[in-house]
Amino acid sequence: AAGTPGGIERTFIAVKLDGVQRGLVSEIIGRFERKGYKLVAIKSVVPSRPIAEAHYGDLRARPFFKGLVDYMTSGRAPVIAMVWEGPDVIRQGRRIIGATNPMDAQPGSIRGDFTLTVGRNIIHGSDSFESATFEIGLWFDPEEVYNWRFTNEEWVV
Ligand code: FUP
Repeated sequence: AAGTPGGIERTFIAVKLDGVQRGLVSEIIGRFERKGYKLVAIKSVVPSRPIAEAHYGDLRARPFFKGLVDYMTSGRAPVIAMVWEGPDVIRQGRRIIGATNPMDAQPGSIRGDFTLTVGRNIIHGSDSFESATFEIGLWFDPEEVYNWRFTNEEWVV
């Protein structure tokens, strides 16, 4: 159930504009898709300032906050906002993405394979059930998240 660690969960994943500009959208979607996770929402969006500030609200006091929000809202490219669903997807998504700082990210992770600097680490993923719930609600209207079933879900559940 939602909220049970290790159970079926939803997480908010975003390819940030640097990932879009570098042509890594399909690479990133493919990694979640091949793992077996289910894409239940996706849209291309340039976030408004209030959405970007709320999204990074826990970083408000950090010196890079304004630059981060300026960058995200710049419109140089859109963000690909997604909701992925599946077993333990919040924690596993963070593993697929890798550490925040690319110099700490394992090879084989998205950041480990494709990035060099923390300010251009190409992807976001919710870090807890609470942040996933908040971020999905921030970026998506409920009707934009559509639940569907694999033709045969027995191999996943
Ligand atoms: P993460 O959850 O892995 O994206 O990491 P944080 O929430 O700590 O950071 C969010 C974003 O802030 C990073 F993706 C990039 C930016 N950031 C910096 O620019 N400098 C830092 O030292 C830390 C984060």
